[in-house]
Amino acid sequence: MSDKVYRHGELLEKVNSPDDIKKLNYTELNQLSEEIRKFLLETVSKTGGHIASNLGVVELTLALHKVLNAPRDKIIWDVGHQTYVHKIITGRKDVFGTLRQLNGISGFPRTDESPYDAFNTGHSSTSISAALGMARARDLKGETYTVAAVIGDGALTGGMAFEALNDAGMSRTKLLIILNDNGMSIAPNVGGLSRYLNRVRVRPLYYRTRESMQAFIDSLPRTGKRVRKLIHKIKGAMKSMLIPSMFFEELGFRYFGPIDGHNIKEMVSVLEQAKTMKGPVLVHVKTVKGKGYSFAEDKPDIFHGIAPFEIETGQVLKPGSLNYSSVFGNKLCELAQKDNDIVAITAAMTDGTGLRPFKEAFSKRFFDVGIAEQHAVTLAAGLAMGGVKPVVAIYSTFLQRAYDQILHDVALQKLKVVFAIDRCGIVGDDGETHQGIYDISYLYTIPNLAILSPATPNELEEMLEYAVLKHQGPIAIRYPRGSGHEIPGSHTPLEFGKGVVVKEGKDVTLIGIGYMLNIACEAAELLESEGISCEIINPRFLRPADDDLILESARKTGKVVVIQDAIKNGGFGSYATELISNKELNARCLVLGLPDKGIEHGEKSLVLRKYGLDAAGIKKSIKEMFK
Ligand SMILES: Cc1ncc(C[n+]2csc(CCOP(=O)(O)OP(=O)(O)O)c2C)c(N)n1
Repeated sequence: MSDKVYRHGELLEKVNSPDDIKKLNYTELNQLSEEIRKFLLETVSKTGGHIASNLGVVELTLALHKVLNAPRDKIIWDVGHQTYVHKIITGRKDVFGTLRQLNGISGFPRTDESPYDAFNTGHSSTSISAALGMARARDLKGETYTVAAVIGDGALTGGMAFEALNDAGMSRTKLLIILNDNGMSIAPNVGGLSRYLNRVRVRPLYYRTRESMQAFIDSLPRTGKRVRKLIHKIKGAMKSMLIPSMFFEELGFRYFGPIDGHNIKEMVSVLEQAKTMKGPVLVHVKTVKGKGYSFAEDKPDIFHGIAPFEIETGQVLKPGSLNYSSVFGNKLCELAQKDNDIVAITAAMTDGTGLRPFKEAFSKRFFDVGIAEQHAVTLAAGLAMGGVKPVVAIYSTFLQRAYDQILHDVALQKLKVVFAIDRCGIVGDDGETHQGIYDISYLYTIPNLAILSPATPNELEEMLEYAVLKHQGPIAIRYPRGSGHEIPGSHTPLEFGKGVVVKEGKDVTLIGIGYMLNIACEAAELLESEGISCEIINPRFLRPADDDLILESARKTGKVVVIQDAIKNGGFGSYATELISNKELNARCLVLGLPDKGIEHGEKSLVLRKYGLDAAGIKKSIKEMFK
């Protein structure tokens, strides 16, 4: 082994593809790991991003690329938030500074970004299904490459992962699954499987004993049938003595582990062996989330996904002001003080959804179900049927998972479930897989569901109070990421199915949904300065919409513009257009929203500008109507 001493950064400088990793010995790979950690910190402290998860997989990523031959061999990263190291060593080191910025590289794997990204991910628990599909396609086509899925213990709590394990285990398909087990989802992981993994992690005795036993058996001369049967029985008894049941083996996987996910040599040796197996194999790797950066190791939840921070102190550079999530969480606590029936559900996002104070104050009425949005919604249906008042807080993008549960379990039965839908609209840096721009359209197809959209934090509080205390039946409140501010002018109390006129005008009606109302007001100022008088409406209820208000304004101005932070088709804008055209008014309706294609990552204001949804863009589109 070489004992050459390298200048810091020297090894990383030389690495441009996985072939360069294959040339390095273990001393060099260990040094490269340290260089990568430093590089990760220097970059992500400026761009923000998923630092803790990436610090945890540095050695694992190097070991995988040393053993596998990507891009011929396929690596599918579950969620995909932990692919920074993979990106750095697969030719994207020089553009890594553009991470998550408009026109820069994505924070998630993208097949259109690199041939080394085998499958796009962003939402959790998809990797095993995708890997199994690719492996089956490989077999059907008579090809021979390796397909590997890398899945965290958090992602393993998602129902899809279980469905895929169930299928893959018995399939006999050659498939490699790496379980990256750090005991953490965003916060500490939850559920029975997590407890089981913890027991496996802290009791490696069984595996060591089993391995020594296997070696002993292998060393025996060929024995007779009866002796082999006896050995088999002893093995089974020993297994059930040390570990009650071996989950993955029972499902049909060959299991290796748990192994140290920071020991490249050990991982390479196990992966080499696993790669030669004929059927499905699971390699259980133990890692430390945030490894090598003390602040992230101490608080892996805070450093899971973080805004730009100072490396020396671990402090976020621009702490956010009171955001919609905290307004929601605090208001829910206030309501829960008064009403013992209120319960809250999260799918592994206690902090993101602002439910931490609720969890602390009302632990018995709080349920973190793991990354299991579908289960969260049907659990809520059951709770509602049982007579309590469930509030399910889920991000818009992740609620997509639970479409049928909303429709089939909640809405058709008209159950009183409150959906607190966070991160609606453009979410910014996480990009295409995380945009909350489809919810209005898909929720519009759900029967019996009321859909509300607050334009200000105060409105969110009012709507939540209405939804929890007064409304009968299913109701959804969609609100954006980040903070908001109040709109000047007198306040009209919330009334079911009623919108409000924020400002009267005569030439054109601007209907701004949620935070787009603020931008509509800015656009109206620009238009007014050019002599176009604008009426501005806050619809508040997207469903049932305030038809009278919309029609009255349409009659007055003859031009209605719906401005929404969502795709144009199928939602409120389409509804308003149809409403106006059905009444055969002499009025036009224009919908300003997003095209129904994926919308890229980048700072929210820049993305809005790109799609003509900033004040200047809106003004331009409206002026066209006057030509
Ligand atoms: C369907 C879905 N729900 C929620 C999330 C948000 N989310 C992103 S990463 C994560 C935790 C993943 O934990 P794990 O798989 O153990 O990876 P780690 O970051 O610990 O390495 C969650 C809940 C998501 N990406 N997809």
